[in-house]
Amino acid sequence: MSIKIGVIGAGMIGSDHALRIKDSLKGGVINGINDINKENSKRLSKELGGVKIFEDPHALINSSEVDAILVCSIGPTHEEFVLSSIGAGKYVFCEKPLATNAVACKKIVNAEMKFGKRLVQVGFMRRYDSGYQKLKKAIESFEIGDVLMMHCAHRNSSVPESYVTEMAVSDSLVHELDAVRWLLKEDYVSAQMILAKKTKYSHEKLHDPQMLLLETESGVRIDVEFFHNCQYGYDIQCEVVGSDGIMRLPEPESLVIRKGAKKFTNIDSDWKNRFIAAYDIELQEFLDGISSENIKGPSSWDGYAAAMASDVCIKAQKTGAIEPFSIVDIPDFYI
Ligand code: ISE
Repeated sequence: MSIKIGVIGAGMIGSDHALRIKDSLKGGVINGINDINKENSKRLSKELGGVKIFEDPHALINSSEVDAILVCSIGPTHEEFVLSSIGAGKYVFCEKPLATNAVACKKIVNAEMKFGKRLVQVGFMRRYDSGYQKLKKAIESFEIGDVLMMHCAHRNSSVPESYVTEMAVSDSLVHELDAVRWLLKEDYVSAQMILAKKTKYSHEKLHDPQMLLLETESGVRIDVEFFHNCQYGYDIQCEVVGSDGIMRLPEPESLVIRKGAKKFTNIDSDWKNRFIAAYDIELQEFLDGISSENIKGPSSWDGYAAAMASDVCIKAQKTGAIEPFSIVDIPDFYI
């Protein structure tokens, strides 16, 4: 029997997820939609063949017509909808960030632990990307010896005016904050943010580009450039420097074109395409986790760890100083 799913947030990623459940994945059916923007709900409902629209997100969460919830609305709404889903005893897949700060994420962690079983999976899809998985396997088998440093870049060709300096951390950099911690199996001890010379393509409320310097518990140093108006495309880079060699995240597959005395490959500008295969795998894992009552994907604790890191980075954005992290032990519940 298919798992009946309610989608909150019928915008870009919410629509994509709903359509992949309908068209590409096994074991789920979209049974209800809610979006603050009625046009979005109507459009998605039509694309899904007339799915019921709920005006109230909490009515959708509590409806007997849905078994699980996808939270794909904007970040500041996540805390409320995830807590409400846990309150209703429903499985919930929440797009990143789990919530916009660590205090809010901790409330989710506490609610889930009180419920007594994992209900939440966070949308850190890079963990499902084959390139990142290859890097992780190679790190774990000491392919290049001990990891000493990492150089990462996260570039969007452009972002809307609503995208402000702090969001560059909580909405975008949060992917690296999770992926690096997952790759290295280490937490962070300090962060420093450097605001680079501002591009002429940014707007008043977004300082762009920025650079982050992180240090992990064992002393690995990571730099992340994040640049949201780079103009040329969506580009994610990750290089790992080890004691015995260097490894790079594979580039997405792309035709090599020879034309007009040039040799080139195209770079997509749409971030939704770069990790398209990973999105399919993460959501299938969520559906399978519900069927087997064993959610295995990125947890609320991972969302909390990433939010703690985000909070420190946002503080470091303001102070310009090297900001320390507090050490927090992971509860057995999440091991
Ligand atoms: C966007 O919101 C995303 O979720 C992408 O994964 C991220 O890489 C991009 O920078 C964000 O703007």
